Amino acid sequence: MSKHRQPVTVLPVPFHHGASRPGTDGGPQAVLQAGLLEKLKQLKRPATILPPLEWQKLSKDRRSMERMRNWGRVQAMNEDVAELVLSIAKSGAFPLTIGGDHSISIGTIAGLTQHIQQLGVIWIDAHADMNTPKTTPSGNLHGMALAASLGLGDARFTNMYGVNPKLQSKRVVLVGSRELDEGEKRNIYASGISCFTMHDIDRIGMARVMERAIAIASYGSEGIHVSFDIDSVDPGEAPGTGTPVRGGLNYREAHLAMEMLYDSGRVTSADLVEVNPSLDPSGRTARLAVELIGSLLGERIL
Ligand code: B3U
Ligand code: MN
Ligand code: MN
Repeated sequence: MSKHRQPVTVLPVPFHHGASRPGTDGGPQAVLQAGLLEKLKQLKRPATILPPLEWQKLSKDRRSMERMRNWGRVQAMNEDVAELVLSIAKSGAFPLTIGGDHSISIGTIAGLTQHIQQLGVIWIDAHADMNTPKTTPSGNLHGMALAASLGLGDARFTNMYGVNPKLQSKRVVLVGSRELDEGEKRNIYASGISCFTMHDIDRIGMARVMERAIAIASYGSEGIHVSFDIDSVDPGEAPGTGTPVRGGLNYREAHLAMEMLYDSGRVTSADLVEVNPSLDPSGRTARLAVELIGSLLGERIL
């Protein structure tokens, strides 16, 4: 569990081949420059920052197809992510993956589920990332990451480590959804995962949504993985992301979600993805990311 002094190991994954536009490859550096290490020190967390995973060495793999763009590079990257995240988890540290586009979560979840039984997942995102090659409007694998982890889609991504599905839908929860493709809506219903949209947050409030989300994701599980897409936050607060959608989480809702996740004592790992500093010269998106990680790891107002 996300214990008070549990060491944190940060895995920077500068990668953009799961998305349409480049820029998220600068995400990890921006988040580090915005003071991630200082934040971890302030929280008295023993911290290790691993060297950034190099996608350049994979860039020779140009295998691609219309409905799974850059699948060769996304697959190669995720195999490395999975192995490293697994070794971090085995070491007893809290794995914190900094993306990169959201396709890297396929690897994070593949690695984690080798170590944690019945992993629960809370996917905080404007999108559901529940497309498959059949339903995708873009061919971008970051829009298929959660579906792949639930066993939906192409075997190249559903079958990593030979375990398929990696997640059970009864422990998977979407929070903050507000832009869903028609095929994704069908996939959400058919899979049986839980989904708290912005409408639900407006109606019952973030506190009740997170209470329910945590209860669902932790039932019978050894841990919860938080996959936080920065585009869940309203673009007014987090402009530096490739597919901004208006009507998102406000500043306090985002922090409250992270604070409640820490308080649950159930969170065993996290991803922070889709920070694109090339779209935000002000740097505020990366600074917000650092703050939110702080709340997830126990920072409090008083
Ligand atoms: N649902 C769309 C758009 C999208 C998904 N994730 C992001 N954008 N960041 C798709 O391409 O699958
Ligand atoms: Mn996403
Ligand atoms: Mn998103």
